[in-house]
Amino acid sequence: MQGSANLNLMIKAARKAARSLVKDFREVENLQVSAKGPGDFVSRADREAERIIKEELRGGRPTYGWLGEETGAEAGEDPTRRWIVDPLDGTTNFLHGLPHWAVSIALEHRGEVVAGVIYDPVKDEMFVAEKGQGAWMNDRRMRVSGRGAMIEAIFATGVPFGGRGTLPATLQDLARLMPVCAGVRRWGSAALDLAYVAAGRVDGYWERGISAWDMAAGLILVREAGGFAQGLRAGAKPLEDGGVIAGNAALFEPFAAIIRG
Ligand code: LIP
Repeated sequence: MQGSANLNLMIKAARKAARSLVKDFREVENLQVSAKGPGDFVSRADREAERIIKEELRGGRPTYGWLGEETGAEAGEDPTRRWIVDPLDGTTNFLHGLPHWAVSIALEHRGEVVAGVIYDPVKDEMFVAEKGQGAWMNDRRMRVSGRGAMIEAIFATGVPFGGRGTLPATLQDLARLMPVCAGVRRWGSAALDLAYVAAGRVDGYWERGISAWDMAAGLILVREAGGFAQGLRAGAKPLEDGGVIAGNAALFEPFAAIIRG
C-alpha cells in the first residue's frame, strides 16, 4: 500500500517511537526483580515515546490539533484536523514484561477518523488503514473474519480492574456472552484488540470505559477491513461514548444485541 503523505508520516513517527520503547522494554524485563519495580521507568518511557511522536507529527503538520494520552489536548490552527495518540497502549503488559503492546496513532478530520496506524514492534506487525483505501498489515490486505455463527466465534475485551466502575456491567456482559460463543480473550491492549478484529484473528471486541486514544486508530482499521465499530449505545460514536463494540459484518448485530442487553 502506497499511502498518503499523512499516513507515511504516521508510520515514520510510530517506528521512531517504537525504537525507543523496544530499548526500554528490554530494561523493564531486567527491572522486574527490583523491589521498587519499573513503574517510574515505564512512565518515563511512555512520555518519551509521546514526545518523539509529537515532534514528528507536529513537525510535519504544525497546524493540526493534538490529543495524546500523556500530554492531553492542544488546539491547532486547523480546527478540522487533530492527531489522536496513545504512545504505549498496553502499558500494564509493558510494565510486567509481557510482549503485547503497541504504538497507536490516528488522524481525525471533522470528527471522523480518516487514517490509523497501530504498530506492534515486538511482533513487527504494522497495521494501517486510510478511509477508502482498505486496511493492511505489513502490506498484506486485511479482511475481518467470515464467521457467521456466534457459537464458533471468539471475542476480545478489557476487564476492568482496580475498582473501576465498569466492572459490574462487564461481568454481566461476560455472563450473557460466554454461554453462546467459543471464548473470550483479554490481551490488555485495546488498539491490538481492534487490529486483530480487522485482521480476522478475533471475530469481535468490546470494552467499556476506554479513552479515545485507546480506540481511535483501531476504528478505521476495522471499518476498512469490512467490519463494524460503534459505540456501546446504539447509534453512539465510540469516541464520544467512552466504549466500543466492533465485529465482523455477519456477527456484529447479534453480538451488539448481547452487549447492549
Ligand atoms: C489499556 C487499554 C486496555 C484496557 C486497559 C488500558 P493503556 O490502555 O488498551 O484495553 O483494558 O485498562 O486502558 O492504559 O495501556 O494505554
